[in-house]
Amino acid sequence: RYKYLSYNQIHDFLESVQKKTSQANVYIDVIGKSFEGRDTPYVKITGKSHPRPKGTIFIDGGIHSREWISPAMAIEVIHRLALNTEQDPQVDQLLDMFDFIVVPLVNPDGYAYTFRPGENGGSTRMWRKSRSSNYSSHYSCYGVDLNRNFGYEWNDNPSYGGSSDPCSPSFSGPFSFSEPESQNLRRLLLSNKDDIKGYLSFHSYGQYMLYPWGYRQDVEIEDEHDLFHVAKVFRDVMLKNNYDYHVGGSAKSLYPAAGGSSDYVKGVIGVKYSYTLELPPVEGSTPYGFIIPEREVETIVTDTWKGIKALLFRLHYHT
Ligand code: 0X9
Ligand code: ZN
Repeated sequence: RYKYLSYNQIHDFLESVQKKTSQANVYIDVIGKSFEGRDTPYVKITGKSHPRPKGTIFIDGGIHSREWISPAMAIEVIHRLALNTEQDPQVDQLLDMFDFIVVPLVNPDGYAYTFRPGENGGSTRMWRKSRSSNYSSHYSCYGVDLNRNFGYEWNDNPSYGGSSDPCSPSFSGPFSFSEPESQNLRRLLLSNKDDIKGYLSFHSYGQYMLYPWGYRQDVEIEDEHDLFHVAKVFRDVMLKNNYDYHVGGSAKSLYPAAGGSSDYVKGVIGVKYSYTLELPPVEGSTPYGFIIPEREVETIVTDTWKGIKALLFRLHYHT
């Protein structure tokens, strides 16, 4: 699992997880199909004991196709929680506190595209969007930036970080939730609306732990203090392992970007603790950004898991 898995290999991995576990603790299903017809699987993991109602932690990866460390991190979370091959007692504690829903690959078409050898004279590895072909017939104008397509304060104005140009890498789509991939995530979020206590969306890169709002710089959230302090636990653990993370509001710390999933999860689904996690590397310090050598994946995901566990313990204490 410390390799970059292709779309098909992710399916095989999930199948092997299901074979090794019981349907009662680990439930795998699909939330829908992508534009090109690929299944989008999700995993629900519950503990063995404590049938009492628990809150749910919702985690996704692979909204942006070139950010390969993101599905890799989601797969690590599934492995740790569902199989717990390291027999980590903290995992049992976490499963007593929460159920987990993990969607490891929100944008399977874009991801599969980044695995294709370059064509049209260019490389496909840096593709960010989905692969819908509804809005322009030119090959470079395919797709929608799914992290601009969610329906909370959706806006395709460039000063809100989205674009109305189908050829732009941050094309917001013609309207919010125009895409099957964002609709798929919305459906799963809505059907678990009342249970979700925390949301983590994996992206890369830059080492930021971001909370809403992302759509504008000049709006504050009333519970910023709480979101900051839960995220700070992650930052502190990561710093001990030599990863320097910045914690802050999305628009202020990074840039305004309307239509992001974490704004929607907070604004519409009503989840207080809604975060976008920009995984390593840190901005500027390395020769690569989205292209992390495979030999470094294990260290990054195992270190990051420690930070995520600490954040979840803190989140439970707060909720
Ligand atoms: O631009 C994005 O969608 C995210 N960064 S990335 O480099 N992974 O593309 C940041 C999203 C943060 N959320 C908002 N600013 N709304
Ligand atoms: Zn991203």
